[in-house]
Amino acid sequence: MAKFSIITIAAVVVAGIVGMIVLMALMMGSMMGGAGSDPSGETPAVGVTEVRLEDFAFAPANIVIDAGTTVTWTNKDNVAHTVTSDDGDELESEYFGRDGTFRHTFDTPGECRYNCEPHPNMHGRVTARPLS
Ligand SMILES: [Cu+2]
Repeated sequence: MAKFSIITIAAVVVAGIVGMIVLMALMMGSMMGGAGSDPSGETPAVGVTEVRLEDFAFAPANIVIDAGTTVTWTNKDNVAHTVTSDDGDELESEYFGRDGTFRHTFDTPGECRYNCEPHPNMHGRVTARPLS
């Protein structure tokens, strides 16, 4: 009887430890998911016109296009995001959910830094090059 109790207690303790490890892994995952994106740390993706919103990040976050090009953002997360200019009103999307898209044509050469309204860690940048 005493031996059975020790085995039972050991099983409960092991189950508890496994449960805690699983919980910690889940918490770490959600924290990393919220890490966002920072274009200044990324090599510019030249000629890329498709940007994903995935794991609370713009990917790629730093793109270079020719002026007059249309860029498409597609949300791959289960939460709604926006594409919103840091300054000015070049980019002012509505909230859009999973598989939703937002398109914008950059007619004026220059750099446009943007973010996601509800997620301040999400940053992106579009640089429109003048047509030569
Ligand atoms: Cu967002």
